[in-house]
Amino acid sequence: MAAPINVVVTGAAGQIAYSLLYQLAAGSVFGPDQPINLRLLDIEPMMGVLKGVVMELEDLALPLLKDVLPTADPEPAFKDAAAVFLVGSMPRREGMERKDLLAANVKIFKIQGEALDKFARKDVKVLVVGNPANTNALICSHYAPSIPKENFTAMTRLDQNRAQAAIAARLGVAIDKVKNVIIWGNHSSTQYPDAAQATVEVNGTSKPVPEVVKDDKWLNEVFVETIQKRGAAVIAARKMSSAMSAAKAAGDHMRDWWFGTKPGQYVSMGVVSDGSYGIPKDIVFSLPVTIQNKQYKIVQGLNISSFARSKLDITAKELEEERAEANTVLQQ
Ligand code: NAX
Repeated sequence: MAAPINVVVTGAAGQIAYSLLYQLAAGSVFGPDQPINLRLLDIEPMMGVLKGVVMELEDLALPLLKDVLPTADPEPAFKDAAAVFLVGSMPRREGMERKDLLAANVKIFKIQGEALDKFARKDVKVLVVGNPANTNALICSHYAPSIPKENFTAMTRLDQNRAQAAIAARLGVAIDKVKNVIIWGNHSSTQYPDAAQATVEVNGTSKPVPEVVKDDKWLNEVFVETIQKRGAAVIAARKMSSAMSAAKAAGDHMRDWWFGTKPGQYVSMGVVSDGSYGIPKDIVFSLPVTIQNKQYKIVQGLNISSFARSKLDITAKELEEERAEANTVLQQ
């Protein structure tokens, strides 16, 4: 059996981590032959809660799980990290402006970027889940200059999974018959869920989703808005934000990064823009990618309609604004 790898989860005492940790320990993300050491980072006041999580991890009695370290110190947390889930972040409190939330989180992700730079493996794969995920990933990467920028990604997989599920439900087909739905842009309500490139298998034949749905108004309006607002709908119903589905999406994202995408399929990830599709460089923008040997490639040559262009521009503008706000905070 392979040597254990160090896997870090921040916000380890929180909701998403609670669902994610089981998947990691059970081998659903890094495979059934890869033992793992878990490094669980949270803030000092949460150490008591984290102790309970560690007890439950022990009680899982799972053979792949080797050493577990709960800590509030980034140094032992990130030491020799091979894969990192940055889930922990400051939640929005009542009366808090988006700007205040961004300011608090930018500082957290600066510290964690610096710690990754010093202590993690140089080939570490970092997935940012904590919001504002795209801009947090950008900041984190900026403060870890010795680690390639491509090793930092932000999670839009939950949005992709939601979009795939919505199309499957609309067409009354099994979820795995729908492929290549794309999430473009920010993990926020400006994101553009795009079914124009997606396909659905009907009676054994793959067809473009728009051709089968035959309702552009639904695809361009109802579908887009439903996905953009799905997180808020879950909060309204559950009184808490998506956790089980977010953890599942984080596992999906990292598994595909680790093992690669299936032939003919792409997945959406927030990645540092290289200017593809006319998107401004140096923002973390969700794009369709294929993955091989743990390296992603942005899918090229997709047709961008004028409708899609206008949506891409809106979400890119928001990300440029977030970047400017983050830089202002960091210069203070
Ligand atoms: P919880 O509030 O349950 O847990 C967050 C945990 O992070 C807490 O235990 C907190 O103490 C910890 N934390 C705060 N500051 C920290 C720091 N500096 N270092 C380490 N840990 C720290 O939130 P949860 O529901 O688990 O959500 C976590 C984050 O995921 C939030 O920012 C949330 O907005 C974001 N989400 C992102 C999604 C995405 O698709 N990218 C979807 C789901 C979710 O909304």
